[in-house]
Amino acid sequence: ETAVLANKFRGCMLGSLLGDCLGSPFEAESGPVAKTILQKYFDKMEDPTFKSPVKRYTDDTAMTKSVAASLAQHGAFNEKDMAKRFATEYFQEPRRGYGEAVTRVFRKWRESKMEDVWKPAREQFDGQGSAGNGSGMRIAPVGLFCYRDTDLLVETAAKVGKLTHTHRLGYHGGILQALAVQLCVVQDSKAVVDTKRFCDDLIEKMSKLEPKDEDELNSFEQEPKSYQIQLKLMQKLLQKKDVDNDEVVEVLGNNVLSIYSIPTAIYCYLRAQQPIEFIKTDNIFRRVIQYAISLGGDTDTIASMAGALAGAHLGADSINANILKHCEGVDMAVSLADELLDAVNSPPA
Ligand code: R7I
Ligand code: MG
Ligand code: MG
Ligand code: MG
Repeated sequence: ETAVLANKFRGCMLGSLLGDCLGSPFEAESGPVAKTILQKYFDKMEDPTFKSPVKRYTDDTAMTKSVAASLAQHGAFNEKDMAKRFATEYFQEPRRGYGEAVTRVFRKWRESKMEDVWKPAREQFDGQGSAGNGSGMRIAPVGLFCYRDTDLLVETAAKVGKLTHTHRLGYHGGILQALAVQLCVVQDSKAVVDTKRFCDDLIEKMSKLEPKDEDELNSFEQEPKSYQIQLKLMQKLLQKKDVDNDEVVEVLGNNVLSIYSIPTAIYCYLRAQQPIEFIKTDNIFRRVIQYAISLGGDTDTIASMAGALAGAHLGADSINANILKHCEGVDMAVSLADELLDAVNSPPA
C-alpha cells in the first residue's frame, strides 16, 4: 500500500519535472512541433549511450518545488511561508522563464515585507487578476497532499492559486488540475482509464464551483467561459478517431492562459492512453509527454501538467531511467515526493 503510493507520488513529481525539462526547448507561441524531430528527440533520450547537456527546469518546477516543500514542512497550507518561498526562489534564480506579470507580485511582496500576501495578486491586470496557467503548472503537490480529502484539496488549491492568480479562470484551472491529479493517484496503475468517467467526474466537481448564472459567466471577456464547457468538448474529441493536432489546438488551445492549456493537458493524458499514430513507443508515460509537446505552444507547461497526471497514475516505475538522466532536479523531485508522503502519513497533532 505505502509502496504503491510512494511510487505514485514520485511518478507525479517526476512527471511534472520531466514534462517541464523536456518540453521547454520547444516552448513558443506557435503551431505544432515537427513530429519526426520529436520522435528522434525521445528515441535519443532513451538510448543509454546518448550524451547531451542536462535539460534545465523552468519556473514551472521552481514553483512546484516551493509548493511541495511548504506543504511538507508545515503539514498544512501556510500562505506566508509559501509566498516567501516563491519570492526567494525567484530572486535567487530569476532567469527560469517566469510569466511576465507574475514577477510583479514577487517584487511587491518584497517591497511590502509581506504585509498583505493576498493583495499584490488582486492588483494584477488592472484588478482582474491573472488568468495565466501559473496556477496549474505548480499545483500537483496539492493533488498529492490532499488526495484523501476533496474539500481540503479544492480549498488548498484555491489558496495556492490566489497567491498570484485571482482571476476565476486562473485559480479554477489550478483546482481542476489538482482534482485530476487526485483521480490519477486513486486510480489502479494497472487498470485501463475510463476516459469518459474521468471527464464526467471533473465536470461534476467543477459544476459545484463555477458560476451557474449567465451574467456572471459573461462578466469575463475570455472565451470560453468555463472549464465545464472545455471538459465537454474534450469528451467529444476523445470519442472521435484520429483527431489531428490542429483540431486539438483549435478546440482546446495551447497557450499560457489556464483555460487554453489545463484542459489541453488533461486531454493529452487521456488521449495518450491509446496508441497515437505518429508516436512510436509502448511506454504510456513517454507517449503522454511526447504527445503534449507535439501540440506546440506552451510546451513546458502543458507537458509538465500532463506528465504529472501520467506519473501519478502509472508511478515512477513506468519512467525510462535513461530519460531521467537528461533532466535537472530529479533527486530533488524524488525527495519532495517522499517528504510529501511522510507529511500525508503523519498529520500534525
Ligand atoms: O501564469 P504565470 O505564472 O505564467 C506561467 C507561464 C508558463 O507557461 C511558464 O512556463 C512561463 O513561461 O509562464 O504568469 P502571469 O504573468 O501571471 O501570466 C502569464 C501570461 O498570461 C501573462 O504574461 C499574460 O500574457 C497572460 N495573461 C493575461 N492576459 C490577458 N488578461 C494572464 N492573465 C491575463 C489576463 O487577465
Ligand atoms: Mg516555464
Ligand atoms: Mg514562457
Ligand atoms: Mg510554459
